[in-house]
Amino acid sequence: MAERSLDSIVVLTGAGISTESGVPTFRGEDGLWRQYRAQELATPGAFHRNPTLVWEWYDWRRGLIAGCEPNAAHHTLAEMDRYCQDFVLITQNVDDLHQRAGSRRVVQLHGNIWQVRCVAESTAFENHDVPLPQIPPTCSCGALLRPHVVWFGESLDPDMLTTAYQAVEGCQLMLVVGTSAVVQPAASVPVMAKDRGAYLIEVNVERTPLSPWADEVILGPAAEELPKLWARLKEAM
Ligand code: BJW
Repeated sequence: MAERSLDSIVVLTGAGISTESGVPTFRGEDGLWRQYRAQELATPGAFHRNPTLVWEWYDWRRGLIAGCEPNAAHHTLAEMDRYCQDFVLITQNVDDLHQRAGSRRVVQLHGNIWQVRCVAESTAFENHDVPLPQIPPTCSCGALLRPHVVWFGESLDPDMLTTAYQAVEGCQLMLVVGTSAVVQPAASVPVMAKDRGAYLIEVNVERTPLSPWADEVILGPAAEELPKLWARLKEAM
């Protein structure tokens, strides 16, 4: 790594980067999918069957996230954003902790929990009400609003996906932080980067299906490990 210049960095983050801020992961210990069934809360069918239940869950999560602050890992990535000319942060997280830490070039592949979308008009807009005054919320046109997030079986925003794929084309360093690397198509992004010659570093508290592809696997909490890694990378730049 020491001999490489690092002009172009792409980062992929997942729920693990927000753990130390108090946001639960999906699949880890105490993860959301250990307590709740994804099929009942995070699919279009679930919303169609019971929008009140789905919205109660999102209302609870919005309240939880509203009380959380970015941690040292989010702040480190925001510093990388300021420092590097060619930098893209791709996140699967729907929280806004990267933006609140100061990151500017953020691609939110799975949407944003602070946006809602009219199911009839498909218009998305910001909504920061905590708690929501009405569940399920409705649009001024009378139709239901839904969270502007990507559920299982739904396509990701093609523009965001294109941005992510283009970012890895010429990237020299691909950094993957706090994701179980099992949800597609996000999990294929670092593999693409590696195929195109990027140096791949994974930061996670445990090994994942991506680990065998990585040039370095750093095992430890992101808020501890990322500042140390960034200090090392800056010396190599
Ligand atoms: C720490 C830490 C610390 C803890 N420091 N680390 C190809 C093959 C097979 C299946 C598919 C496929 N293509 C598509 C699919 C289907 C599906 C899929 O991937 N399923 C797999 C699970 C098998 N994908 C989709 O449906 C996607 N749509 C799509 O591809 O459309 C086209 C299509 C559809 C169907 C078939 C074929 C094509 C959409 C995926 C949408 C995911 N949505 C969710 C919910 C978003 C909204 C919300 O938040 O409410 O996104 S599910 C959930 O998982 C959420 C996350 O963004 C996503 C990823 O989870 P993440 O971030 O990795 O979290 P965890 O909890 O899994 O992992 C946390 C990690 O952190 C762990 O590794 C810990 O160890 C670590 N950690 N503390 C560092 N302190």
